[in-house]
Amino acid sequence: MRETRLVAIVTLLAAGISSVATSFGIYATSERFLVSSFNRLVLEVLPGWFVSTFIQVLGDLALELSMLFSGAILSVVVGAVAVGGYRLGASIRPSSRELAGTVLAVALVFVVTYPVVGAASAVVLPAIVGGAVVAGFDLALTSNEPTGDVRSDRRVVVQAVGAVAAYNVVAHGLGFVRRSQTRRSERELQGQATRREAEHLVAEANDAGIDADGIKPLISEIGEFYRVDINPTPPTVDADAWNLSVTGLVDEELELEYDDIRGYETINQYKAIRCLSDGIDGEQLDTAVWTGCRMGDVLEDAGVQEDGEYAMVRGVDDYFYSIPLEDLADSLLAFGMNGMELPAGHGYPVRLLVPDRWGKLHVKWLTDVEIVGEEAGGYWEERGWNGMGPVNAVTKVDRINRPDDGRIQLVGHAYAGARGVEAVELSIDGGDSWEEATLSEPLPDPDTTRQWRYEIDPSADDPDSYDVYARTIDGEGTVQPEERTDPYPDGATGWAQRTVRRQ
Ligand SMILES: Nc1nc2c(c(=O)[nH]1)N[C@H]1C(S)=C(S)[C@@H](COP(=O)(O)O)O[C@H]1N2
Ligand SMILES: [Mo]
Repeated sequence: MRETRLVAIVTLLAAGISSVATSFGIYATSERFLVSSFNRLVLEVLPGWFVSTFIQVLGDLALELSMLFSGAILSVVVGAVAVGGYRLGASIRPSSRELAGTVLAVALVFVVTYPVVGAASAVVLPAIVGGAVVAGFDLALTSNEPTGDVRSDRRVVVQAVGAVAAYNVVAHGLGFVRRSQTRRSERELQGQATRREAEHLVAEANDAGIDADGIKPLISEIGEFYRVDINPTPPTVDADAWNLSVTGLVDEELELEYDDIRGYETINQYKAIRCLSDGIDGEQLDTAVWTGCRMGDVLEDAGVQEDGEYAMVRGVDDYFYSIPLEDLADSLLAFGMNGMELPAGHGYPVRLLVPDRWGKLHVKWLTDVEIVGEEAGGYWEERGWNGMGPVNAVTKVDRINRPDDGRIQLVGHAYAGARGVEAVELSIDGGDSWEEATLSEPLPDPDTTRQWRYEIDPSADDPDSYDVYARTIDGEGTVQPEERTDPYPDGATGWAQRTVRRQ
C-alpha cells in the first residue's frame, strides 16, 4: 500500500465506524450493541457526581450525547486496532500479507471488543467487518499499484470510501429501523374495558384543558413524556419471564408473575411525575393516565409484620430506593400508560408510582420489594441528592403570546404534588401585587398538573417592560416559596420569573 498518513487515517476511521455500524445494525437497542455496553463502562469510570448531574440535568439528551461520545471513542479504538493488527500480520507473513493481515486484524478487534460486551457471538461480525474494511482498502490500493499514479490512487481511495459509506448507510438504517420499531412496540393495553376507560380519561383531560398557543397539554403523549434513566438504553424485559418478589418482614413471601399482577383489581389514575433535578424552567414534569393495581393489595396478601417500616425496592437495572411503608401501600403498580402497555422506556412490564414523591422513587422495571425495618437510602442519595419528602411546588411559564388585540397572554402549567394546585398567582410589578390566573379544571386526582392562563392589558402609563412573577398556592393554602435554589441537592425552589416587553 502506498501509505500516506491521510490514507492511514481514512482507513482507520472507515474500519472503526463500519465495525460499530455493524453492531448497531444488528443489535440497535440491546446491551449487545457495542456502544451501549461501552457507554455503561464509561459512565462507571466517570465520577458519580458528574454523571448524576449530567443525566439529571440533560435527561434523554445526556444519554444521546454520551452514546455519541462513546461511539466516537470506540470507532477510533476499533479502527486503530484493526489497522495495527493488519500491519502486524502483514509484516509477520509478507508472502501472504492480505490473509495474515486480515486474520490478525479480525482477531485483535475481537479480543479488544469481547470484554466490552462479554458475548463472543455479538462481536464476531463487527470484528470481521473491521478487518475486512482494512483489507479492502489495502487490496484496492495494491491492485492499483501498476498504474503508479497518485491521482488514480486518490480515485481508488474515494471509491473505497464511497463503498464504506454505502455500507454504513445500510447498517445505520437497519439500526434506526430497529430502534424505532422497539419504540413503536407500544402495544395497546390488554383488557378492553380498562383500556377504554384509560383512553377516555386521556380524552376527558384534554377536553378540560385550556386552549392556548404553546400551552403544554394536560396529558403528555408517551413520546413526549420526559425520561430519566441511569442507563443509555432501557433494559429489555420479557413479561412472561418476569417476576415480582415480595420478601423480608412478611408472613408469606410472594413470587408474582405478570398475570398475577393483572389479576388484582385494576385501577386507572391520573398522576404527574417530576424529577428532583427539574429546574424552575425545566421540562422534567409530565402527567399521564396510569393503569395498574394497588401495592396495598399485594402487601395485604403478603402480610407485613409489625416491625416492617420500609421497603427496599429494586429494578432490573439495580436501581433501588427505600420507601416508607405507608407510602408504598398507597402506591400503584403500573403496567399501563395512556391506554397502552407501559412502554420499555417507562419501566415495562411494571413500575412503581408513589403518591406525592419525587420521580426518583417511582422505580421502573420493578423486580423486588423487600420489607425491612429501617430506611436505607437510594440510588441518587448515594450520589449526593436528597429529599424523600413531598414534591416542591412549581409554576412554569410555557409561552408568552401576543394576539392581535394588543394584549399579552402568558400560559403555563403548575404542580404541587398531592396537595394539588389551588391557585396560580401572577404579578406584573415585581411581586408587589398579585392576581389570580385562570386555571384548567382540576383533574380528579390532585397529584397532577393544572394549566393556567393570564392576560396583561397594557396601558400607556405602564413601564416599557413588566417584571413578571408566577407562583402557586397549593391545596393546603401554602404559597410557593420565593427563594430560588438549584435542583441539586434538595430540588429547585423559587417563583417563575420573566421580563416581558410592553409591546
Ligand atoms: N429502575 C429505574 N427506575 C427509575 C430510574 C432509573 O434510572 N431506573 N430513574 C428514576 C428517575 S430519577 C425518575 S425522575 C423517574 C422518571 O420516570 P420516567 O422516565 O418514566 O419519566 O424514574 C425513576 N425510576
Ligand atoms: Mo429523577
